Amino acid sequence: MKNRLNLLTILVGSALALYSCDSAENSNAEQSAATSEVTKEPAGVQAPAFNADSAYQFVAKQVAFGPRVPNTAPHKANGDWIISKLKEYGAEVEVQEFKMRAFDGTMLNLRNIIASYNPEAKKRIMLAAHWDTRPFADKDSSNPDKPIDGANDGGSGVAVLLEIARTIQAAEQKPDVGVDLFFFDGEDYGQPDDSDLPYQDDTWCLGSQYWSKNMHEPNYKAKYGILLDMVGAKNARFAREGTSMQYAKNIVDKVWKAGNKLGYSDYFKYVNAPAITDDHSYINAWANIPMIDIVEYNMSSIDGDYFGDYHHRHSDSMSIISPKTLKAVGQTVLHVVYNE
Ligand code: AHN
Ligand code: ZN
Repeated sequence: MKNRLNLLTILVGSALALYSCDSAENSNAEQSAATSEVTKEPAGVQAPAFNADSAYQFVAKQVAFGPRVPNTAPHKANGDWIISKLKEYGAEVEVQEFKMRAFDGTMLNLRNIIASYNPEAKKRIMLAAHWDTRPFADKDSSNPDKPIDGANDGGSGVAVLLEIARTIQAAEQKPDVGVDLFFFDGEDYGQPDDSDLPYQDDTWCLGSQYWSKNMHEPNYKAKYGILLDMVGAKNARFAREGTSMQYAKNIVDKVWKAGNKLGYSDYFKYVNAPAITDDHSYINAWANIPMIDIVEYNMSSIDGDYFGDYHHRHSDSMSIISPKTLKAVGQTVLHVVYNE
């Protein structure tokens, strides 16, 4: 106790000294060491705890609906469930209904869901994920025509966003900024690599394409956005993805710094990865809002695939989901939001 008191006295003393003579040269080595201690950047706000078990249950719930393929009953049920959870968690919810033609000519009935907290705030952060799942398992050697569970690809991003909504609603202290949660539809109906049809541009990310050209609020602006895609697999690694680095390097730096500071250095790696097409591509290029993608990168890929071994295969099921990964991402994003 006495030691602590003494340390406190030294720290407060040198802080006062610094405060009262901050323009004076400081030639005393010992004092400048203590001074650098107190002038370190502030620790920041501690965000409320992100509950990994709750997030895990949100993945399981979605998978239990069945594959969330546009124009099917599980897709409809999942969309309705996301909307009702967001309302339950006190958000202002907007649903954008639209139709878009898929690469194979199918007309898709789609919904973007947008949930706002602190809608009056001018300074806003976008958090995004896609909520549809791929209609086939085109990378799988068995049953490639059957739809996938999409526990990670679709389920995980939604689960983290819903847990963030639940956490904000339950928290005594709310973020200073406005927070908008975007659930994009039709992300994963893109043209397969082995398609017999001629290659077409812009077949992925239909919901974010639509929103970028038809914002739910005309001239909607956010300071920046964070997209979550495949953020729930065991031992996931997140690298500095190319499109994110091109448009929003400062946000990548901010998020990676937060993740590492919070103890998630196993997940947020200071490794550069190639650019991919994902919802953030259209938000950056068409909507002009800087957005990064936290997306799993397969750092030990043997076949050169960017994504994990489960990607667009039937193995993308609950068995690959880890609450620890959901926690690393969710807590990091919450920290960033609470420190804006
Ligand atoms: C590419 O395959 C290049 N982009 C698709 C990104 C994606 C698919 N995310 C989830 N599923
Ligand atoms: Zn996918």
